[in-house]
Amino acid sequence: MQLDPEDQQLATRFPPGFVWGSATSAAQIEGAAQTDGRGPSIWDRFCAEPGRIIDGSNTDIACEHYQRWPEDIAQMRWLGLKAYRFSMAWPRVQPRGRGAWNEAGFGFYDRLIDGLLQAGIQPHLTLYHWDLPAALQDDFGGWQSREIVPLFADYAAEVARRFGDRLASLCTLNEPWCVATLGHETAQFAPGLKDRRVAMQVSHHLLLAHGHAIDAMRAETRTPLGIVLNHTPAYPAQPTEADRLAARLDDGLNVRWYMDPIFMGRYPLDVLAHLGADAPQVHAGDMAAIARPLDFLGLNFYTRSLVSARVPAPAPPGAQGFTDMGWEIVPDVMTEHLARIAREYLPPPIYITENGMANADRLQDGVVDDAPRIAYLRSHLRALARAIQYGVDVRGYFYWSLLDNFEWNSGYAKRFGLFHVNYATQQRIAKASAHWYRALLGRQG
Ligand code: IFM
Repeated sequence: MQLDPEDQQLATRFPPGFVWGSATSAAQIEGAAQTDGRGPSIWDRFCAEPGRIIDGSNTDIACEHYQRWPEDIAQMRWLGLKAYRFSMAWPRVQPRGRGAWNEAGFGFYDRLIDGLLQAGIQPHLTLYHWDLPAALQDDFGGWQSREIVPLFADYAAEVARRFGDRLASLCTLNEPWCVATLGHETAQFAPGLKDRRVAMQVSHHLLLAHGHAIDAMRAETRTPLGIVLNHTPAYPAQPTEADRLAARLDDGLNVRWYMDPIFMGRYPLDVLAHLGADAPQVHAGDMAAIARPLDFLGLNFYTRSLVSARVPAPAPPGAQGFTDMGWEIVPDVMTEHLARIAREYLPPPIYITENGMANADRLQDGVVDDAPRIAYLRSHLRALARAIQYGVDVRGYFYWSLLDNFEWNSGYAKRFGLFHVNYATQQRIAKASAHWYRALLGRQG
């Protein structure tokens, strides 16, 4: 594909050494759920409950990446990726979440990491992208209990010991807000609970486990360590004081609840006041344990939320369009938000660890002409280039996702990939957006 002159110019706006990547996660692509000793995860259980997943599907087969990883690395190479972000399935390498390690499971990641390195692609590994070993949920309620903290740190240390020297980065958690809120307050995600007090306690245990895991990994490896947070900046739906306050609280629960403890060692006071009796139990020393120095901050940016004191919020005025998830497309918010994070938190180098769109793709005559995804990519990369120009230290960008895959409670109904996946044959087809991204990456040299 030939880039038009503006896109050619876009390619030149990123600094030398900028890390161009794409991302996936274990549960969403690996399949092989019962293979080589993998233990069950809370998502296996959740999928088995009627009504939880829109299309009634599960992660048993997914994209068969467990078997097809060499082919997938070949596709990454064709794309010209410098980096690949993926996650390790905890139940694959430690089926019960404690006790014996599963060497066959570790063997898979060993081969994958070596395969990436041989292809000249940096491996960026996330330890926890939501697939908790089901045994930990059964034994003590999973993230609800402090018991999980040392177990997660043990798992982190073991992975750092085995793979640290071959990884470009190691990240503790992906999107703890989703784990706590969607998993324990709104019941949209596994384990499917509906209790705000529990959700807030879970968020504290996630943060505490993150901090302990950072210390445990530092003792084992010099590879850069960080965390990945999902930020959905909140804006008042209407220019009223009530909506402004509602947006501030929403920002408090999504952005500041995780950023303040990690970078300032405290929870935001306004959110604590709002939570009242639902605020988490915090032990002496916890906040210091959470606020460990990090080498990078991963941010996942997709959209904003418009918040209204009235329920439901009215439709966003002047929206530029929506993705197939119904998420508003707001690239300028990305620039604004990055500038704010840099100003308010003085974070370590930032990576955009996820950004992308679900599109109602149509495969016709062997081609997926996903023009809306190209437009999304282009507008967000322009927004990112602007943030870098303003001085925000962003070191890399990972498109979500490499492949169409299991989109959690939406099953296989939503497609985010640069590659179309035919779930009946497992054939991968590069979409027009993959050709565009490849042409852009080709300009980087
Ligand atoms: O698919 C998810 C991913 O697992 C986490 N971040 C958001 C993506 C799109 O919903």
